[in-house]
Amino acid sequence: MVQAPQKEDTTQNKFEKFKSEKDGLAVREELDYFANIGWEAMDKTDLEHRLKWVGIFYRPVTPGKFMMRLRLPNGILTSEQMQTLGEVVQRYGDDGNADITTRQNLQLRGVRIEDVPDIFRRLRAVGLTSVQSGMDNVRNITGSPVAGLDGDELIDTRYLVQKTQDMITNSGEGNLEFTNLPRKFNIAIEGGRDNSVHAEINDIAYVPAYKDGELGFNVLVGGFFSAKRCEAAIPLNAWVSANDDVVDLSRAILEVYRDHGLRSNRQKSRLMWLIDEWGLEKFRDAVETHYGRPLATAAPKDEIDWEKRDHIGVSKQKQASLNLVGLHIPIGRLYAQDMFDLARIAEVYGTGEIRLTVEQNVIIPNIPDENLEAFLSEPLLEKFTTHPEPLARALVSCTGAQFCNFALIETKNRALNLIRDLDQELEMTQNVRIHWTGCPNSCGQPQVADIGLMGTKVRKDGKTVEGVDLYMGGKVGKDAHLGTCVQKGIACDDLIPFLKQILVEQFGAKLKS
Ligand code: SRM
Ligand code: SF4
Repeated sequence: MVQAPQKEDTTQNKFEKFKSEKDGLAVREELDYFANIGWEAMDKTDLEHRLKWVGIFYRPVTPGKFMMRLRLPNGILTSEQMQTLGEVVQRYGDDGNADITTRQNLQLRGVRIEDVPDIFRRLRAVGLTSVQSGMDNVRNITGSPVAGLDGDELIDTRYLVQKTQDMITNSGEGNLEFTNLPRKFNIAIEGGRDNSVHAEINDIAYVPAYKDGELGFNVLVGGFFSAKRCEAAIPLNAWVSANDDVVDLSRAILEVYRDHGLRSNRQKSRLMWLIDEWGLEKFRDAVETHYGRPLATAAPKDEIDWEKRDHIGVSKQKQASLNLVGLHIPIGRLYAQDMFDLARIAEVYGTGEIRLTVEQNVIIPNIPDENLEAFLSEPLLEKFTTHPEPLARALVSCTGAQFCNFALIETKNRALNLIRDLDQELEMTQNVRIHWTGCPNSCGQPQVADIGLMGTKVRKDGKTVEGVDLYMGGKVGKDAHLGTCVQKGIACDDLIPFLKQILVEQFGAKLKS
């Protein structure tokens, strides 16, 4: 395999330096060795950084207990895969669990380095990979969670999402062509009408659009969040057919980014910074050259014309007599027994398929009408309900201080407790999407929320305490746009009365009597 051409750079930052000394993917060949010597004896850069190239994340908060980030194109997995992942985390007892991520993916926790070679064998046996899921690689590729099931869908993107992932990862084996990007990179391929993937926050997003009567995709580029800057994606002024052209164009954009993206300052390395430096026209020309044929100009409008759905509850599929059921998974957290139970109910009542959403929930599809009643009375649905309380329903949270060393605050557990209190006290008349994120990296996407809470430190009564900055105005689905910070530095201890007031005054909530 060819090593990607490296841009000459005399002012290499420490990340560029260690990448040019040894590609991150090289640790793939050393996993048995690491398992033998143990994590304490590992080279520090291999431990803290390069392991992320194979999806293994050293957690300074829980040393020796690693996180493993998978790749689940379109957020789809089988009951067999879920069962295997449950068995992996079960081994770690109280330390083991799995989180559904904001890129409709799974992260396992508690993993020990000595188990990694065996875990990888087991993943491979069920067709799973975690390769290139962290650091300067392309993240899990998102698509509609109801692809192929939704009667109103325009394009079933499952094939394209998988094919694009296979191109980038050499079908899960690892691909040195794309393991040294200037920074992380996000791709979304939307086939529905409701922008289920948050197209606007991806480095490349494909959104359905008709051109001269043919259904294909308009292409958006450069969307991203970072601590320094957040931008919505902008139109590339390009349209592609809904076929392998999507894969070719993704490759062309990645090659341009890889070869020309800015590498000296990691705060200014995401794709949008290159587009800024070059101007859109020069960027488009370079992409067209790599694409190797003329790029059609964008269709005048795209077909995103619905409000975003959350898929919680029962919906009819386009296939006669079949249903999909969205289950609410509080803050996306699963334990081994939950994973076994999900695998079992998907197998018994459906076809064994399980899907994840970017709202960190689960969908079980392909449940025949005659199985629906029995499915809905499964004990698991008391925990993962189809009718959650209104505020809990739309709650999203990043990992936060429990496991993430960037975190300025605890998020998931706090978010859950707080939302339960608010749901008890308030009667909601509309859905309100509340997103928590533990630091300005914005993994919990506060900018797409009605109410976004970003972790910070604040001074209260002469002490430094955990707090949040408040974001509002995020609009998803049709005409999506990003919310902005409207108030800084609210102490977490003051949040209940503060949020209650906002919910009453701005979202029509009423105090329960
Ligand atoms: Fe993220 C870094 C978790 C989605 C922006 N993100 C991290 C790390 C790896 C930091 C670390 O090493 O501790 C976090 C791992 C914590 C842990 O133990 O779980 C982390 N990010 C997550 C997840 C798990 C949040 C969640 O609870 O769902 C999401 C995993 C997605 C996946 O399956 O791959 C996750 N991260 C996002 C998103 C949202 C999205 O993609 O829609 C963003 C904003 C969008 C974007 O990237 O443009 C996001 N994460 C970041 C950033 C800021 C990137 C930048 O350009 O500066 C970092 C920090 C970095 O890369 O240097 C980061
Ligand atoms: Fe960690 Fe910050 Fe991302 Fe939350 S937003 S997972 S605290 S890096």
